[in-house]
Amino acid sequence: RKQHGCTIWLTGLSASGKSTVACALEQLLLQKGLAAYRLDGDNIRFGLNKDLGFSEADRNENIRRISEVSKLFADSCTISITSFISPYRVDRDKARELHKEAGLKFIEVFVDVPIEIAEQRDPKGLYKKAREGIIKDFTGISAPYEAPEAPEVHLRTDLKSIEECANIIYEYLIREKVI
Ligand code: GGZ
Repeated sequence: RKQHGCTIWLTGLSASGKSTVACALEQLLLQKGLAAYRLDGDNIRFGLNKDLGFSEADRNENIRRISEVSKLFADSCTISITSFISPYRVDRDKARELHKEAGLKFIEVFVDVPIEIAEQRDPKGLYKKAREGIIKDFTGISAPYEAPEAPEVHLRTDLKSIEECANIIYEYLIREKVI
């Protein structure tokens, strides 16, 4: 079986489980001998995009650059897995368009969880700081999150295990003949 490159675009609130699902999926793909690479805050926001913050304009630019980089990975026959909030529908749609123009598959995955649960999880205490006004423009509290209307895959991380979520994406890739 030949591997095609593609972008698996995870979108969801802070603490929705995007990074955890992305890691589990990357591991699963690597175990199967497939080339996969994860783009996330650690390797993008602290490097290429360290000049950007969280205003609407900066988030637009963050997602624009990530879209371009992810497209390049996909073009090199890698399964590129991006894990960013990407709260604006217009930015995600532009990313999709960019891939379409290049003839590359773009798989939008909505990592969905009720905001109450994300706020309860609050692994870094960011929701608390947002409520206290210490962090401004925080997604879901004081900045918008525009949920996908027709994602290729919809995951509820509060109802399914991380392994199950990674498997749902994996099965989708097989069904769509990406792998
Ligand atoms: C949202 C913020 C903010 C604000 C810092 N709003 O849970 P985390 O910590 O590890 O993930 C969040 C991350 C979001 O960066 P992204 O590049 O994914 O955002 S976007 O796609 O909207 O550009 C959170 C932390 O950065 N963080 N301030 N104000 N998340």
